[in-house]
Amino acid sequence: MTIALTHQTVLITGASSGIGAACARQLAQAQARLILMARRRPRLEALAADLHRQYGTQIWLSPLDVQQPQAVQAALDALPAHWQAIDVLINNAGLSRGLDKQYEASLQDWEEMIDTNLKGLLYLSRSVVPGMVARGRGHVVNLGSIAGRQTYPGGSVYCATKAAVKALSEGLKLDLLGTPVRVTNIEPGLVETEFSQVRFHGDEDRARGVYQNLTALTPEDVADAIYFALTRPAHVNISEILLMPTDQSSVFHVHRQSS
Ligand code: NDP
Ligand code: 8X3
Repeated sequence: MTIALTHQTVLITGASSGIGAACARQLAQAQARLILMARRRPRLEALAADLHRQYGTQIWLSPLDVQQPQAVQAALDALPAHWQAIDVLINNAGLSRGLDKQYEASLQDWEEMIDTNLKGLLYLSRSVVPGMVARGRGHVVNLGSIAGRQTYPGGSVYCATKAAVKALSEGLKLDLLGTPVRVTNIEPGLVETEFSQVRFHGDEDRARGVYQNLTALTPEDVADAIYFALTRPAHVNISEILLMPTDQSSVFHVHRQSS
């Protein structure tokens, strides 16, 4: 029997933009209750108001930086009792910074990618999963990437964080064996979001070039894949989903229409 998400409590990190915001919208339509995390409070507030107006969604906002373990723990401790039983954790907050050679890149860019994509994800899982085990129900979805399977020039550290997400997803599933808690690693190729603007520190022309003359995945395509994994029957664990645009075959093979 497929799983209904009605009244399930879903925590989404990185909900202020892109894939996280699309997940929030899709799960709001499915009548889930949402805990939304990201640093940009106004974005979260605007999304929450919209989802509440459209679907009557119950939403709890936690504006925070997942790089800060104390802030993560404090936000979870501050949840009212009726928000504490988290059924689904979507570890989506993440970013790339720069596309520089490993021997030339900025230490600050490295720290931010490692602290967000790797350590931030770990902080959330470490705080939320024990409750799932105790309650005998739960599902953790991690946002990996095609970049966790293939490394591209200038992408060493971003790709390393996503390879780590793959290892952490596998490791969590191993450690949860014997419990009903499920783990899924989602590995998209090119998705048109704010991802490249963030990577190129706001250089919009360079960011636009990444998706030029091809049909990239939309954030909704990825949210759809996540929804599929979440709604499978309880005995089915979708371990990984690798999805790419039809215009992409690997990190190195992208078909662009000539303009
Ligand atoms: P966006 O830049 O559109 O969204 C990233 C989200 O992460 C934002 O909501 C941002 O919110 C949040 N975030 C970043 N840093 C932090 C932080 N320190 N604390 C809390 N939240 C943070 O990009 P995407 O939607 O594309 O990215 C979502 C995930 O998908 C990432 O993990 C990315 O690596 C992965 N991915 C993306 C692909 C793509 O091509 N776009 C392909 C494969 C994977 P705020 O700034 O408000 O904190
Ligand atoms: C994002 C996809 O190929 O730009 O993880 O790194 S890619």
